[in-house]
Amino acid sequence: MSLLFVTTNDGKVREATDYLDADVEQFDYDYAEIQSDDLAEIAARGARESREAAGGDDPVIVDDSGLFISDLDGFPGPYSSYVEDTLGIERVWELASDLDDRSAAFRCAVAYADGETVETFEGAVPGRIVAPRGTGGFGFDPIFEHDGETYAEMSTARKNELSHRGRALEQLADWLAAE
Ligand code: ITT
Ligand code: NA
Repeated sequence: MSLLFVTTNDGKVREATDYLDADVEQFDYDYAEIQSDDLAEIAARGARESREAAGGDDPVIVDDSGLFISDLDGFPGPYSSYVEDTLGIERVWELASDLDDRSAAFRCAVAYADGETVETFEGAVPGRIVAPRGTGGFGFDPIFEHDGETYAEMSTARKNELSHRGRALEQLADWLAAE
């Protein structure tokens, strides 16, 4: 049995492959992303729809993540993907550099669907926005610092130990092991 990870983001797949014992395969399907500020709801709907499209016996997972900057009222949040593509992370850093408080959180919701049940698992990690540092990871990793290191300065294994995605994957792994 494989776990079909429905995503266009290779970085997410790399992290899930590193973390999970399961055979993770990237599955290319463009599910409808609903307008919502609830990452778990977005992921759950995507997983349900993708599972129907996939057919077969393999369960699917969908990951919806976002960067929430406290003093920007949670911006870019559910719009993180759009903001990365349009403003880019350098300009997100410039926006944050004007703030007195650069606190932020990275959130992740992973939804699992196997045709019978849909389960969601969430992880969140506090940090702060800094000038870009590091060459690893993907997306906003160079500007998100946790405990003195940016995500982009960490190995995949280290990031998984503490990251929003690692925490959500940990719960998924525990749930799968108990099934
Ligand atoms: P899929 O929807 O195809 O999975 P995506 O990259 O659009 O890929 P999201 O909507 O969940 O996925 O991602 C929101 C944005 O946050 C997007 O710009 C990502 O690159 C970024 N992102 C997600 N997880 C991240 C992480 O662990 N580190 C840095 N940036 C991340
Ligand atoms: Na997306």
